[in-house]
Amino acid sequence: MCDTCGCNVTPGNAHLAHAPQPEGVTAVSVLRGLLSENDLQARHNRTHFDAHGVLAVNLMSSPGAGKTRLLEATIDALRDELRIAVIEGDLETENDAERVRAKGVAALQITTGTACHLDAHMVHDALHRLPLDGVDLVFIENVGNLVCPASFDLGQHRNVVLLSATEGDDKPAKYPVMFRGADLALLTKSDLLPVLDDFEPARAEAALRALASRAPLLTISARTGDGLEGWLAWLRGELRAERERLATHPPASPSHPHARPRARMLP
Ligand SMILES: Nc1nc2c(ncn2[C@@H]2O[C@H](COP(=O)(O)OP(=O)(O)OP(=O)(O)O)[C@@H](O)[C@H]2O)c(=O)[nH]1
Ligand SMILES: [Zn+2]
Ligand SMILES: [Zn+2]
Ligand SMILES: [Zn+2]
Repeated sequence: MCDTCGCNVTPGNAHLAHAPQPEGVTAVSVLRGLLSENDLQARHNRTHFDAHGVLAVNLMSSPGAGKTRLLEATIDALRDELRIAVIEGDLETENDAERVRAKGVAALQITTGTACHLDAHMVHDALHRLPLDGVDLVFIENVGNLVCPASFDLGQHRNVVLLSATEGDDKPAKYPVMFRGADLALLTKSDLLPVLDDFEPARAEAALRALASRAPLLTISARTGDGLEGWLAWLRGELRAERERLATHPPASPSHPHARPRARMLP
């Protein structure tokens, strides 16, 4: 739970947080309830993705580690092969969605205001405005933050964390929750490694392995295209795996209505 910075209440779930509570419900139980509401909503979001045979990938990193730039390079590389849609999360501005739209891809911007992460309710609102028919991959670019996004399931299938060469190779040790939960780690901006003589890729990898993570660590530069093939191969493999899972476990249709669920806080 995002107790440290008190950011649990977002524009997506404020209707639950501020609902009248029965007597004896404490702030802690309201926050715990928000998290369980988030998980319910995330499961529902996953049925949306599954109903469309979409692989949903949550991109997380510090601000500026290169998420949008990687998306731009990925869209260029996969243009003739896969259909991509993007959900962008930022505190303010449509900048990232505009960069992605300039590549000819549907992109929905969620501006979170003060919230330092996306939650499943915000993503659900976006899902109902983003046409998913014929889409293969949905990227969710989470708000730049190595702490809070790790606590909120959005309904994604895979988590990818980016660590840029400019940030220091000890980030996995300092932000273990995010790195431990990643299915893939990307060491980005590798074109800068020659001038950053204090960043040791081997040290970053050792810090990741010290968390008992077996996630692959790929070194890439979205700027030069170095290492991009490994990332694309990973995406293709995960999409194939997800489609095989759906073939053996056919997806349920998302059950609606979409009226806001009534607040059900834990006692
Ligand atoms: N040298 C180099 N610069 C890069 C690379 N990828 C991104 N950048 C630069 O790093 C800056 C931030 O990149 P973005 O892609 O906007 O980062 P972001 O993670 O989307 O940032 P937020 O959405 O604000 O969290 C921009 O100036 C990019 O051009 C790279 O591979 N090499
Ligand atoms: Zn971005
Ligand atoms: Zn937070
Ligand atoms: Zn729905």
